Amino acid sequence: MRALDALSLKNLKVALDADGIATVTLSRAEKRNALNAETVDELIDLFTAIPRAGVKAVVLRAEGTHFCAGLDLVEHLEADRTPAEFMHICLRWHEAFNKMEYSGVPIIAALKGAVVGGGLELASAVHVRVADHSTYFALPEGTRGLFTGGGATIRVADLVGKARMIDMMLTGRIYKGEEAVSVGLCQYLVEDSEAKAMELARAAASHPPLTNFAICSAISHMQNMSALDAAYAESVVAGIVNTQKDARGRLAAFADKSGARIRPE
Ligand code: 1HE
Repeated sequence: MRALDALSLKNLKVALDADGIATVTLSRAEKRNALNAETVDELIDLFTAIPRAGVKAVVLRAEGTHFCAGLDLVEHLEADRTPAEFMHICLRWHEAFNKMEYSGVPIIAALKGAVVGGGLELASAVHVRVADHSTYFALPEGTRGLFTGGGATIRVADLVGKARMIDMMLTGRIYKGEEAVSVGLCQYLVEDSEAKAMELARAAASHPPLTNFAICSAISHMQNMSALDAAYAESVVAGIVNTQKDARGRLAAFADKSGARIRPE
């Protein structure tokens, strides 16, 4: 935990439990966890440290009743940024979110309330999204006279498809409940998103770390490649992961019939 303890965080909290599950909390509830420049810098620092700190899985949660209200609009207004300044702000957002998506450490988001604008960009950079019945998703950039800058054109379009993303931005359409699950904005809809996210994090953390590294890094990299190159890269990754010593006990357990069988009940 030393690497995480050494960080100086104002807008985020982090706690690591004995099982190696880190709970990362957005803690700017009085501003609905809007992402100011300082919070994005803290996300970069934290998600640089997490893969090196022996963390097995992360639950990303928020204080207050909303997960994240997106770009800090008041800071943006007051800073009166130049195009170059805001380009650099966006590059910092990308740095933070890329560190999350490509970290190799599973990140499960416990969502609630508003997951909007840059808040949806943040949520789309994690590996599993768990919503509760208060959760709603929107891209209100159009309404604000803005455009996405934190990766929505890549990740939100990837989750819901180009047509739905354009509709969300042009019309302010809000998705929630089962419809949000069915269009791909979240994978779970439950009463208690934090409890479910923790349960999923514990399940993921029971895998060998190298296996999770591949799942939470290689798949994203391979999406960026041609099919030919992705198949090659997949073979290389499988060569390393599927021959790891950590897997042998699990294979032996299957062979001697003590290992769990994969059944729907
Ligand atoms: C904020 C922000 C914010 C709240 N930036 N300060 N995102 C949006 O367009 C969403 C903007 N926020 C809202 O629509 C609402 O605040 C909520 C629906 C999320 C919550 O409503 P509510 O009634 O609970 O709170 P509130 O009274 O609106 O806000 C409470 C405080 O949080 C208030 O500050 P205060 O000092 O006056 O108490 C708000 O100003 C503050 N607050 N949201 C700054 N977003 C890389 S490009 C990404 C582009 C985008 O993300 S665009 C989408 C921006």
